[in-house]
Amino acid sequence: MSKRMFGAVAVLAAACLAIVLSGATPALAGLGQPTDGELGLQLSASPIMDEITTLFNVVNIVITVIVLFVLGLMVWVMFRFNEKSNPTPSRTTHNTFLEVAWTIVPILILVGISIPSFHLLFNQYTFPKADVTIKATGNAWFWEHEYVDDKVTVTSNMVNDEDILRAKLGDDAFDKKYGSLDGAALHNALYQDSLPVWAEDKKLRRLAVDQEIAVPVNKVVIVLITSNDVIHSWTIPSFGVKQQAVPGRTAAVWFKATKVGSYFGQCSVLCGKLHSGMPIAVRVVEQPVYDAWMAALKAKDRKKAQQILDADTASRVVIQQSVAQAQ
Ligand SMILES: [Cu+2]
Repeated sequence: MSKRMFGAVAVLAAACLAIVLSGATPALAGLGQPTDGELGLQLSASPIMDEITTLFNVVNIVITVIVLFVLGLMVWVMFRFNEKSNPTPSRTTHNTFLEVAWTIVPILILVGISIPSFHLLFNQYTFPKADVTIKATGNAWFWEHEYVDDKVTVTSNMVNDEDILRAKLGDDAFDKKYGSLDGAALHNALYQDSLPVWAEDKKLRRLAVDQEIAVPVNKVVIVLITSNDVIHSWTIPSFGVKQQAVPGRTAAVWFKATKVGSYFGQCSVLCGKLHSGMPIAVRVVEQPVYDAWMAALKAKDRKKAQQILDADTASRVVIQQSVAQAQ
């Protein structure tokens, strides 16, 4: 075997190892948000996502075993049957047992994978009775979320570098500092100057929105998804939901969020120049917090509604810190 071939085999083996490790180390992924250097799926916060994660891991193991098996066969053939070690090749053309085996075994593997796969598919499309129904409408380029029973609509616009700097500095100081800039120079200045503010505010750049939506924990939420203009796609990876938003049609997904926290998704079908500017932010809260939030929205006090969510998150951070200190 030439050195180059050996190198190729080594690279393949390393790739297989990486696949195995990615399935075995979900701790690298975040809950409700992407993480730097993430491998594998985001952590699960719903029964459907638990099932997706299990199927993903099982299929990953099956794939890895198959790849290693085929790789082993190839390496064996290269060593055992090259011209030097096997100068007089066999002239065998058929082997009934082998041919039946390599037809039946892959069929059994595929049927085996299809059983949990169909189970998941049925669960995804069997809708339990809704506790909360939200109609999500994609617009170029923001999401509107209408709480159908409460007749309340929350419009979520992405917070950009300018927004967060204006909030920090105030309009006058902002205009004074950046008024003379435009184009790439303005863009770069805003980007550089806003980075520390993002970190300080503990907000996720490109994922934070001005008005978040909230859902109660451990309740069934049905999301009806449609669009006002072009095709968008509504998703929250940690809930295991993703659905295209097609104008003139309504599709539905459901989830039951099992962990309190902040969850993020992004429009997931290329919809135009600000496709990257329409994130989705969902806050999963306890029922009393949800009720207070909804009451504030009904009273048309959007600022207070967002404050209720932020205060809830802040209080949980404080509780977690004091628990950590007590330990
Ligand atoms: Cu979109």
